[in-house]
Amino acid sequence: MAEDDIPTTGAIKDKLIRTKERWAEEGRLLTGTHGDPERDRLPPGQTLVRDWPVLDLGVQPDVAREKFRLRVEGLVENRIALDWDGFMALPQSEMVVDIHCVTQWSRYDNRFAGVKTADLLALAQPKPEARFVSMTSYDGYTTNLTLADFAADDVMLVHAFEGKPLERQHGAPVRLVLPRLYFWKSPKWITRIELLAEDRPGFWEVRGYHNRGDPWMEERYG
Ligand SMILES: Nc1nc2c(c(=O)[nH]1)N[C@H]1C(S)=C(S)[C@@H](COP(=O)(O)O)O[C@H]1N2
Ligand SMILES: [Mo]
Repeated sequence: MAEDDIPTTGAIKDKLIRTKERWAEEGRLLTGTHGDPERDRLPPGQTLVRDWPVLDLGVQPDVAREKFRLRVEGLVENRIALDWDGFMALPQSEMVVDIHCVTQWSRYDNRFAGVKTADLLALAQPKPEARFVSMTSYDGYTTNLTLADFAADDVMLVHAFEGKPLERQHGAPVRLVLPRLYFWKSPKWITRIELLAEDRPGFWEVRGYHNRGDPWMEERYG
């Protein structure tokens, strides 16, 4: 991609990708039950963990703050291209949320700081025909959301975890955190947000994973 001067470590984990594709084919981990987010803090089939696991395609970009860019493009009135200082000059928010990975782990009470997607969208001004969002990361990862899910009040582009800068392995300098969907919908090392009229399934969505990914509905595969 254009940002090919971003150093990376690691190699694409082809075996892990194949394994996760097979899980989708076999419907692995499905309990066949639904939860109620008001009542059940832990979604069906999930296991609580204390440490924070690292999951990605194996390639971890080293995005220096000076090189970081965040673009909002597509069906917007105002295209946005922010550098690190521009991003940090946006209104800052905090949240404490639970996160749920489709590989079965959940982690409670994660404190994040960053910029609400709603505040970013207030600048970009989505056009009326914008209904979907496609996000691209420095490792080439992509994932998709409806604009409604992306714009919800508890969705943030985060740069800090528990009061410290987000670690590279968790997506520094900036990643999305969308706590109400499985965590593959929260891209690490994010650089581009494109607003679309038609949906555009991302990396896991074209490999057997659900298009929306609601943990309480157990939308693991689709
Ligand atoms: N850029 C990028 N973002 C990504 C991924 C990835 O491979 N690349 N993996 C996703 C998956 S499957 C999960 S579960 C979470 C894991 O985030 P963590 O490593 O911080 O726990 O990141 C998501 N975001
Ligand atoms: Mo995941």
